[in-house]
Parts: sequence; C-alpha cells; structure tokens
Amino acid sequence: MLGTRASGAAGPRIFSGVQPTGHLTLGNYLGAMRRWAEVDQHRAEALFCVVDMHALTVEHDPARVRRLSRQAATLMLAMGLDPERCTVFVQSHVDEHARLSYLMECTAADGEMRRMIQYKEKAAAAALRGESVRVSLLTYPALMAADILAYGTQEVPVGADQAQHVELTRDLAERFNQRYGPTFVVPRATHPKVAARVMDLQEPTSKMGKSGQGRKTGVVYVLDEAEVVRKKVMRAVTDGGSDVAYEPDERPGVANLLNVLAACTGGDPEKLAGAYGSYGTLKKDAADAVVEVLRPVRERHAALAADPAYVDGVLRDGAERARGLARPRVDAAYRAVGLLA
Ligand code: AQP
Repeated sequence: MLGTRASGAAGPRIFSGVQPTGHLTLGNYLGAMRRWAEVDQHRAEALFCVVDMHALTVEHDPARVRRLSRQAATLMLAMGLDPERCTVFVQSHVDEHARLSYLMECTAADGEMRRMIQYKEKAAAAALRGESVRVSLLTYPALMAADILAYGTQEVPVGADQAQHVELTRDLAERFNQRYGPTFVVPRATHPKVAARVMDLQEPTSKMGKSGQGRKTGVVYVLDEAEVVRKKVMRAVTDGGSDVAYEPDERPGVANLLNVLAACTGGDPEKLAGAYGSYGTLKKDAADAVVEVLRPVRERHAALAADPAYVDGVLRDGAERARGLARPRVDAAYRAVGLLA
C-alpha cells in the first residue's frame, strides 16, 4: 500500500511532526528536526507534518496557533526540508488523521492512555492553573498513532520524550492487526545518538520545552538572535564542583551543555568533557556552537517568511500528496472494523 515518493529514492517510510504549541526550540531542532533534513529525507519516503490539531489539547489562542503553525512550516523548510524530496504538510489539511484517530480510540484502553507521562504532567499542570483538562489531552496519543499509522510508517524520528507515545502506537497497531487482520505497519521510534533530550538551561532536570506563554530564559528558541542565545547559554545553571565531567545523573547541568556542544559539533560528550578545565570555557564554546548551528536556519527563515505564497503552495501540494498516501489505508481500516464501504 505504499505510494509514490516525492523524490523517487527507495527506503523506509518515515513520518514525524511538530506541534505549534510555542516557538520551536533548540530541543526540537537537535532532538528531531535536524535529522529530518540532514538524513531522513535523503534515505526514505518521508513525511513531515505540523501537527496543529495536537495544539488544541490545552488552552489555546486560535490566532496564536495559526501564527505558530505557519512559523513551524516555514522553519521546517528553513531547516532544509526539500519539498522535492519529502512531503511537508499540515495535519488538519488531511482529514484521514481525524478519521483514523477515532478507530485508534476504539482500539486503545482507558488505562493505557492515563499512563502516558505527558498526560499526567500536563493534566496536573492544568489543574494547578485552575483549568479543566480537555478530553483530547487524554486521547492525544490516539491521534498521534493515527498520524503515524495512516502512512504505513516504519520509522518515527523523535526526541526521547516521545518514545512512550510511539510504544503505544506499536501496541495499537499490533492489537488492531490481531483483531481485524493485517492493516498497519508496526513502526519504531528512532532517536539521535546525542541530545535526544535537551534539558532546560535553568532547570536541567526538566526537558527544554516550548509550550506555555512567555519566553523562558532556560529555553533557546531557534529564532533567538545570536546575542540572546549567547546570554542564555552563558547563564546556564551548572552544578557543584568546578571540574568538567560527564555525569548526567549527578551533574545534569554540565552534562546538558556537553550534550548540546557535542550535538552541534559532531563530538562525543564524554570525550569533550576531558578537553575542558572550567565551566566558563565550556559555556563559551557551547554558546558559539549553538549560534553557528542556528544561524543559517534563521537566515533562511527570514527569506522564506517574506514569501508566504511559496510556503502555502508547498503545504497545499504536501497535503494533496499526503491525502493520496493515507486514504487507501484508512479506508481499509474502516472496512476492517466493520464499517460499510
Ligand atoms: N528538549 C527536547 N530534546 C530533544 N527533543 C525534543 N523534542 C521536543 N523537545 C525536545 C522533540 O521535538 C519533536 C517535536 O516536539 P513536539 O512539538 O511534539 O513537542 P514539544 O516541543 O515537547 O512541545 P509540547 O509537547 O507542546 O510541550 P512542552 O514544550 O511543554 O514539553 C518531537 O520529536 C520531540 O521528541
């Protein structure tokens, strides 16, 4: 049931996405998106998606979601995704995601959804803010499973925080296939060797995250000016002791800086640790490396943002191609569960 790919090269089917819940961060870039552009689109039939419906699972401002969706799509292209090589689109433009999501909800059990770490964390945070918890926050992994399974995806390049959701997707695919006959490919998550979980520079035991209002000093945003990036990295919280050692459990702040530096320069965090005698020089080199990695992305983003008609065209073509790939499988799933053709 595999369709034709944008570029013609053979390879595994790949799908991944990013939510327009905030400005994209260095974590999004190093954990997932850089690989999409540098590796995945060249070796596979790959689809990359702004998963905008996921941004509705928490309190949201419609205008902001719209703005961030456009920005995320523009950044995907600025990071090097080439519409001639891969399919770039917006989730809500392809109805098959929502159609299949319902079947995934009918496959999943309440208990397994409630076990998801992101659900627990975000539901607790919403409760603290006095907000009600949307049902969609609980069922979000069913929609994510649909995003992946609709395309016969084999590999899902994501950061480590998404491993649990991909595991659930595997379970749902296997369960569905067992109950109703072979319909879905069982996918697997892939993670980068380093920086699979970039931590907040001010709270190095928490993931560097983009959601929530307001810009955070521990979060490097992909579109931050070079001087802002430098300041944030130079002010990163480090740990007790003054020698530089790679000990993620005991010294998460320093380990995070070493991971970021290694990811940006192609090095190994443990080996890099031996090359530094003080936190100051490590921070300076990490800041320089991040600035250099993000510079071309920022420059290309500025050029692309000035041409919204081009971005719209890419998304329109992408949605059409994605629809064509997803529809036969989703139709087959509808028939398999007993819905009339
Ligand atoms: N800190 C991170 N380190 C490594 N990878 C990360 N990713 C996200 N943060 C890090 C990876 O980026 C891809 C897209 O992420 P997402 O949009 O699904 O989720 P998010 O950025 O984590 O934003 P959320 O869910 O709105 O919440 P917050 O920001 O509050 O956590 C994924 O592949 C993800 O693994």
